[in-house]
Amino acid sequence: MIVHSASFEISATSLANCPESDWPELAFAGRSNVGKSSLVNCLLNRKGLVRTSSTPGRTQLLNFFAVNEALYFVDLPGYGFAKAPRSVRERWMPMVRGYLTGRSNLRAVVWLLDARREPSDEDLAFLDWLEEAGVPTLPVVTKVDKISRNQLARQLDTIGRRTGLDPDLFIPFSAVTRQGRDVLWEMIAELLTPQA
Ligand SMILES: Nc1nc2c(ncn2[C@@H]2O[C@H](COP(=O)(O)OP(=O)(O)O)[C@@H](O)[C@H]2O)c(=O)[nH]1
Ligand SMILES: [Mg+2]
Repeated sequence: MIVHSASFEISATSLANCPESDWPELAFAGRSNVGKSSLVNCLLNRKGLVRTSSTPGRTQLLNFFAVNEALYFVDLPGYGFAKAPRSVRERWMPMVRGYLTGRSNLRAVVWLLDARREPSDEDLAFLDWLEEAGVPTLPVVTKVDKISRNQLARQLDTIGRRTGLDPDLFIPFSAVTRQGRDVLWEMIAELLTPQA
């Protein structure tokens, strides 16, 4: 996919104020700090388009980015931000679940796990929501530049066992080396191709 244009469009606080549009949409989800914003920047070849931060729980809105004037990327607020204020945590669930279950433009969710960690209970709860909402999921393990091939293979085993998903479904990704970027774009393009 050649990215001709990519720009921030709007932050929505709920399903009700997401942009009215007939563009297909792809959302990016995962624990805070897992690397969502870095992955989106990498896909779009834009270094600072999506703000990245090492402070979990900073971006608590549904952030819409217009891509090639043809689709939206939506950077979802991360979960697992234990240190965030209670008010933030309580707003998160209806916002994200409302979006996942109610957004008709949504074609798929790119779901990120950290290649170095075991999936947490929150990761598994989120996967349940995705399955409940019936949204196609593209699972990604990111930050693979931080571990060896052997470690990755072992981790994928664990992740497969914990999630019940086939480990081969996970796309190994790194925003640092850009490993996995082309494969992920291919899968995205395939998902966005209208079915005959
Ligand atoms: N080594 C490495 N670091 C990464 C990668 N992706 C993200 N990071 C770092 O992880 C931190 C959190 O990334 P960010 O994209 O803001 O995560 P988000 O909270 O999920 O949006 C930042 O310090 C990034 O530089 C990656 O693929 N490899
Ligand atoms: Mg982010």
